[in-house]
Amino acid sequence: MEGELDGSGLALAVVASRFNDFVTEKLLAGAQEALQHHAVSQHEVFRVPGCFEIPVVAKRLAQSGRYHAIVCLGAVIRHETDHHLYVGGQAAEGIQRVALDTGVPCIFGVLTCDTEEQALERAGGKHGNKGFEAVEAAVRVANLLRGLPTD
Ligand code: INI
Repeated sequence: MEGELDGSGLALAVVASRFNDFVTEKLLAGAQEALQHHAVSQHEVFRVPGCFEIPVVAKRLAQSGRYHAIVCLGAVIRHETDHHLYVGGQAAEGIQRVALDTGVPCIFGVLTCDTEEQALERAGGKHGNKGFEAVEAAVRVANLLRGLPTD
């Protein structure tokens, strides 16, 4: 059994981080392209300052019961200190925790890269657009969950 890539009847929330916006705006553009391409019925975009803030907003949205899935977008890029490790690690752990605690799939569309170049390559460059792929994952998992038993 596999979830279809058909967004009709689905409502998705997109939580997009502003930090490294030269990358995250491209991820968001890719996500919006995928929302249209797969005919997602409803979506809303919510902006947060950085990836560290994604989980708390994703949690509120998941608890609202309004969305079939939450697409989380961000870009963590290595800097001189190890700050990025804490930000990326907590974002990953927090996003997965929200999904497991609420049962609402939260898609990890957060890039974790060593360089700006690597990030751009994954935000519409030679490695595709991970924002587009994140929406596709959301649609597939939301549709799969709709077909699975609840108890
Ligand atoms: N936030 C990111 O989204 N990406 C980063 O690379 C990053 N780095 O490396 O600092 C980052 N920091 C900000 C963080 O997400 C919070 O917004 C901030 O710490 C306030 O809580």
